[in-house]
Amino acid sequence: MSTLSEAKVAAHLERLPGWSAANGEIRRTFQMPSFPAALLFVAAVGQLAETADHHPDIDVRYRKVTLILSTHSAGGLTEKDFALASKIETLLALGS
Ligand code: H2B
Repeated sequence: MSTLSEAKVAAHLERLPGWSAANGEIRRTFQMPSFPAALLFVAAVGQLAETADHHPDIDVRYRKVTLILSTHSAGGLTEKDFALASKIETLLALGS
């Protein structure tokens, strides 16, 4: 899968509030209500990642979870990253 143009990345980001792009990655930090809630969120993201066969880097600090998406095989951002970010946003919208 080929990497996306800067214009295409910007267009995707308009539909993904809270996500930012730098150095061929997109990231968002989520603040959950508690540490157990943060771990449950990570587990749910893990299931989405397995289904998509596309895996984020995940940083957990107490109740803050940072997800970093990049397509390692392509060396940058592809449609796969934005598809997974959208699914993660849908997951959160369903839970709230
Ligand atoms: N996740 C991410 N973020 N980038 C990849 O290039 C990638 C992946 N490759 N998950 C997948 C798995 C690849 O290793 C398998 C074989 O499809």
